[in-house]
Amino acid sequence: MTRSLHVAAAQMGPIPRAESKTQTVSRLIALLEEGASRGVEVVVFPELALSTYFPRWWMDDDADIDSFFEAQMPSEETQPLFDRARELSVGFYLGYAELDTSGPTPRRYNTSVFVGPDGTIGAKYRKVHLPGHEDHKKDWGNLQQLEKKYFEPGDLGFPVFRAYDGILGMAICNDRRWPETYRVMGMQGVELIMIGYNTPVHTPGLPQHNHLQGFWNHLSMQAGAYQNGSYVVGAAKCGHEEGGDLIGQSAIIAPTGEMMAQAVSLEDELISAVIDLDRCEEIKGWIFNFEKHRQPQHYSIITESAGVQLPPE
Ligand code: CDV
Repeated sequence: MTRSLHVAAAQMGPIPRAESKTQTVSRLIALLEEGASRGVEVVVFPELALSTYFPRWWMDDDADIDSFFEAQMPSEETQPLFDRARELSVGFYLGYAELDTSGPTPRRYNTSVFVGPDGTIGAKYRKVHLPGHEDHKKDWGNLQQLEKKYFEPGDLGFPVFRAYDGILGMAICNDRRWPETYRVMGMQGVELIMIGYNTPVHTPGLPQHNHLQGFWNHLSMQAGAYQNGSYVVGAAKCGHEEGGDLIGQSAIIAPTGEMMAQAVSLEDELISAVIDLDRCEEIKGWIFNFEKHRQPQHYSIITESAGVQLPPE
């Protein structure tokens, strides 16, 4: 008995700052329609898929900042995507910048939602690991990584949820480099982890890392998949965007860590694969059988402190 699911990563090429949200949403819809024509059941879009990767710029003006955020989801501009998904019965993961106005103070998060094939939001995740810096690094120009200025760390943990007869979870970009992300979801039985990302090729001062960005991208996702017996779908926003280069290499990875599909362009491109959620058990039931083999009494340092605890001199 197999639990098969046709999944896709909808990689996006660059989104210029001048592109309107309506134009961007029409690109998302075109990718969704291509998926539907192939029989895809769930499409993973990138992180911050409704705009350019704006944390590259220092902005002071609240109106400028707000223009990148959504106070509602679906919004007027994104409603057509939700409508089309419902018409086609295709679910999706969408990354966007969230302005949460539900409390006394507005809060900003780097968020993703899972929208079911009925066009309604089934789950929400707010990015936990925010990379970069909050100070203005003027000499970095438009290669800044100001996520710590524009967002606060997510407050929802790493929830998983049931959909498509399986257990699904979400993460966003920098989260994919951290083993904790996968393991916390692995401990809840996750079988498919959806991840959108925007990863610059260049970090000022570290040119020796440029050629490693693609390697680290797959290394992290393949390790996370294997060590937790879960499929991983990673969708990039990529290419030359507002003067900076973002990596592509969107991927669909099996619980064995094997690559099932990989994007070959730096443009809008849909890759898809039929996965069998039952294959997670090959890994979850044997080499990474947590119940049998984990020794949590030796892992407490991981949750007791964020930083390194050196041994006594
Ligand atoms: N969007 C990201 O989280 N990007 C980071 C970069 C800025 C280091 C990443 O981990 O790919």
